Amino acid sequence: MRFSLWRLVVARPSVVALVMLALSAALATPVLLSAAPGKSVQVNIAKFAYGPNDVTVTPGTTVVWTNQDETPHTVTSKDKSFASKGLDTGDKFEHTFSAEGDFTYICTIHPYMNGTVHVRK
Ligand SMILES: [Cu+2]
Repeated sequence: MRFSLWRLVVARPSVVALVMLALSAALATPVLLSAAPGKSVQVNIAKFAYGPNDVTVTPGTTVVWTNQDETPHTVTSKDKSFASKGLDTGDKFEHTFSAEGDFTYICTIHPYMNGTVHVRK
């Protein structure tokens, strides 16, 4: 009994240190992400539409599409500069836009779905 209590007290500082290490690692991750040079913009795919379906970003921005529908969709640019595979529910596709321009895209499975990314300095 005395021995196990002593062990617990001795063990505690290392447990505290481990918890603090884990906490600082968890806290450091978002800081590192926000310090990354490129910005990102989220576009949801829901109810057979891109939302928002028209975004304006600066060069170097990464656009991240997430399919929230139960149906597969794609993100396929008309000029073929980017194309996702069929995205299942929860799947993401991202593309970083480096050049200025207007990039229209559709879902190849439902071609009436469309969106545009405007890249402007
Ligand atoms: Cu679709």
